[in-house]
Amino acid sequence: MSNYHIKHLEEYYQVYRKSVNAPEQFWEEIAEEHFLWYKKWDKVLDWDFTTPEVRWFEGAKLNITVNCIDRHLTTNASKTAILFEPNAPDEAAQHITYQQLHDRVCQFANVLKAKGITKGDRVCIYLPMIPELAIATLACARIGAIHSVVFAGFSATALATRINDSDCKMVITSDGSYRGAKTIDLKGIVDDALEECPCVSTVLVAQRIHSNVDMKSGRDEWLQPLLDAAATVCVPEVMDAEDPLFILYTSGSTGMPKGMVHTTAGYMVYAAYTFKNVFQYKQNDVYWCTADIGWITGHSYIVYGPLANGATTLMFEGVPSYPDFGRFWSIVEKHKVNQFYTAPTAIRALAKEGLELVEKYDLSSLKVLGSVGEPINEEAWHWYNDNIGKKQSPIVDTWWQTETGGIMITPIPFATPTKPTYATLPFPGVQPALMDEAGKELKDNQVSGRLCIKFPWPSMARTIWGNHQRYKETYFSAFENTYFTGDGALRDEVGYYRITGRVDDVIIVSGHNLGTAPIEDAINEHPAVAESAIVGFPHDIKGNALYGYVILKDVGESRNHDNLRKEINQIITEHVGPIAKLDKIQFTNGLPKTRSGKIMRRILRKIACNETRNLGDTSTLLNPEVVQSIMDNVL
Ligand code: 7RM
Repeated sequence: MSNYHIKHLEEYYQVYRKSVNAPEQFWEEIAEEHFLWYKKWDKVLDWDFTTPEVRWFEGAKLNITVNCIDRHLTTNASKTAILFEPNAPDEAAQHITYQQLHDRVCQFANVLKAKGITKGDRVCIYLPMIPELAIATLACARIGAIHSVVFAGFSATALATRINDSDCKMVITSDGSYRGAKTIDLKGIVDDALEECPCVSTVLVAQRIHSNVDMKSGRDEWLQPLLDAAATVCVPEVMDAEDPLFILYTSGSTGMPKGMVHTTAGYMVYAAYTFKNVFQYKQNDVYWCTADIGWITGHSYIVYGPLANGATTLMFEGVPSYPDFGRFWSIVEKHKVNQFYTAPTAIRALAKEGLELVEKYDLSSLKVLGSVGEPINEEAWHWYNDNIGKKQSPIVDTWWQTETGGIMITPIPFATPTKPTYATLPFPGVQPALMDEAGKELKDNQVSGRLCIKFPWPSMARTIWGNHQRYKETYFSAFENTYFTGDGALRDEVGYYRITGRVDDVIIVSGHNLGTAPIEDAINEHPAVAESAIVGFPHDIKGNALYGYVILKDVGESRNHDNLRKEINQIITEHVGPIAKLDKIQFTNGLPKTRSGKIMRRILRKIACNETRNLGDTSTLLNPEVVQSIMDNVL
């Protein structure tokens, strides 16, 4: 029996038990029946969480683009693979068929080859949500180059850091991008970044906004003429199961962003299998994930997962507020979207706008609604359920991470009864555990603890680019022989999981994971700033907003505080991006520190959240007296 498509709760439990009792057999059957291999594996799984090392489908040979594109050509060549909806509602949508996708990916792959890119080279992709973004990504995979997509909202400094960390040879970008009524000078940002990036020898530039940009001769080239001249056939590179497919950066609580490395076979199998079941995709459905391909959600559930299933995947270039806050619903109506996957922050923003903009549109095509990126609060869940799903479409609250590659805890629609704010049950193959702070597993129901995963799953990241030691320390050292997610969770009386948020210092603002360190680093660049610490506090729309505590140097004391606040946010915008701007900035004379010199953000967080009744253990503080003075001046 194939376990590929789960249709009811009994079946879920059956499949789940099998995935735990006989994981190798379980994944082997799925891999055999649903994918094309040049050569099958010698061994399904090899793993050791102490080193840590994980290999899935060892010895197998494949190319993921053959599975995502070529194999659909026999039956589905003229089916729409990518449905592109531009930023401006009056610009025509584009239907890119599987045949056209094949031809365009091959042309792009041939251009990469002609520019000297070969298997294992890193290529940075810094593009807006236009078809070239998906095509460039697949073109890299076609020839075995490792793509590193950087979200095109990141600043030049953030881009340069990521390019240099993985030694990218090439950057693929566009002249600019549309974002609602605004345009953004992407090429200018790339030019600034590349001042610091000697590793980059070629920049390919797609034309999107037809702006005047500087083209540096010998380095920069317009993409379209190269594509037009390229052949529409490109023999796929034969990849090993464990060859890296891509690097994707995610912020940590300290230090550099982490370049999470995903490999080929396990990632493909898991992204495809989760897509099929979590969204219950049927042959003629139109599926839409509103994420950007610059995030893992876009990698797995706009590009690889849907295409591996021969789906029609919608790519939207714009923003939910342009030309008005009804845009998402107008797109659902226009393209008769069947599965809609978005983030709680978007739901909260749209819920604020009133129902007229929802009721104008026919949303009856919708069958499944998804949520991802942060905990969905009860109010947003009900608004989504009542007004978008009309209580007919199950909400899949999907918990997962850049590191996990695919959805880990989620309802299976029409099988798992949903419960507001609960991501519910582990997906087949996923073995979660809750740990107490001492590292003991809490086996009962109705407990809360740190969320860990005890057994490997096929799409887990294999390492951090260039820093395996950090990979081990971050994910495999907090608890013995288990992967630590960094999240807290509780398990209810029936075994459903609710994710309660990060237990470390990563703050999720509007679904974007922000590490404290890069933002504090940026603030500290201001000449009047001595030191700073940021924490998150609850925000109606963004989920969390940022609260900054800033110590000024003596020279700053006479300065106007409101002007300083503006300048600090300006610096953050330049160094990290506008998403990381602070909502509140409190100037203070000191920060609570441990004896080893670490800022105690836990205390600052409680003050910012107005939870000062119980500050917790302050006994390790070097300077307890500053706490009262900070509390007295809280904003
Ligand atoms: C897919 C993605 C990962 C972090 C993760 C959580 C939080 C994600 C949910 C969630 C509660 C959810 N990757 N998170 N999904 N929290 N419920 N359904 O978001 O690497 O960017 O972020 O996001 O804290 O650890 S990510």
